Amino acid sequence: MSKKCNLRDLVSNFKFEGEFIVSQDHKCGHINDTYILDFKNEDGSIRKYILQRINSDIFKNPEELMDNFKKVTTHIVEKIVQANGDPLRETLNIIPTKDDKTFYKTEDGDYFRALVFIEGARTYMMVERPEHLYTAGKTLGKFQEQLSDFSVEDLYETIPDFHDTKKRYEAFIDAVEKDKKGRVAFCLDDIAFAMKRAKDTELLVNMLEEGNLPLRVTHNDTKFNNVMIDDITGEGIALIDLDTVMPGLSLYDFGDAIRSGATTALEDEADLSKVKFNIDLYEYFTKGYLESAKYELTETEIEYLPFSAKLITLELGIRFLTDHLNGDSYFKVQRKNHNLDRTRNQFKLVADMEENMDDMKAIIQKYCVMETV
Ligand code: GN1
Ligand code: MG
Repeated sequence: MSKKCNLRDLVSNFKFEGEFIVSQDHKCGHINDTYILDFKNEDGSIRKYILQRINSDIFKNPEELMDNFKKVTTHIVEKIVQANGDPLRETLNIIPTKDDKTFYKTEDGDYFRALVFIEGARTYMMVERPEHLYTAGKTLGKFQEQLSDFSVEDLYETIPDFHDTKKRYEAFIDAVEKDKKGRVAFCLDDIAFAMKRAKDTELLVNMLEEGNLPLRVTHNDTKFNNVMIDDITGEGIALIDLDTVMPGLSLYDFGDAIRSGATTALEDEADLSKVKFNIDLYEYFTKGYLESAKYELTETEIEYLPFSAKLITLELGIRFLTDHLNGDSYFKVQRKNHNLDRTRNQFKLVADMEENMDDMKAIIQKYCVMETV
């Protein structure tokens, strides 16, 4: 948080209830800054809220972003109410500013938003038991279903070309050619790994352009630690981090969930002997997802689900490598070569998925056939 910006003053701009007590830095996520705020109610009980600084270097138009956020959550709340659910737990809810805006802009130009803290649930950096991925699959299926009647034209692109893998690949080649930080010589094998798979980066983008895949409202950042899981029931209750909800491919959402969930190590684990694609976890997610989303998906979407997992993993590896070559200006880093470690970790998963591709396809078939019998 910028020095000029006093937290107590900042907090006083939002319609929080109770007396502000303390804030805690929630060191999660590579882009925004997140704080958990404790407020004391009149009866002495503590109530928590989320405060976030939106990274406006990356999200160039936070006002449009918050417009999307408001529209999407309003739509989801309607669906939750229709299903007799709890709208304060099953999606994110904005706490408005005192002048009823969805964000507060400081004198320094920083954008902050406040959200209801979801009680009795948490996210996990890694899957702790296989059922976690089954419920994550169901949560994604439900999210896609809730937004299936939301018009794609009503949303801004908060980051243009976010999952345009062709453009991501071009940006990577540009970073290799410029070699701004003189790092190319130290990652020739990683660069070769990505270059060997250049053709893969064109496939889905071309299919979308040719009208063979539908454009839908998608989440675009479905990593496992964006699924809120209920502490008591162990069920996924909400998909959070809605900054990149925009027009996209359902395949990216499936792919990113597999990338981040069906693995045996954290995303930045540098010891590659610990990093493996886990096909059993892939099966758990697939089962949950296809149980709740299957009838929404076209045959072509279903066919490309296994490939999408590999593609999104390759895409993120390429994004990490591009950032490493450009001098770590996008993803937050905590150590030397952090983005390179992340790259190698993702590329290890890509190689594993390539080896397992036939089995991954067979699992999709298994759950599609089971449903139609
Ligand atoms: C970023 O910051 P976070 O964790 O929400 C990134 C995603 C990546 C992810 C990898 C806007 O998400 O695309 O998949 O890191 N978000 C943006 O952990 O670039
Ligand atoms: Mg995010």
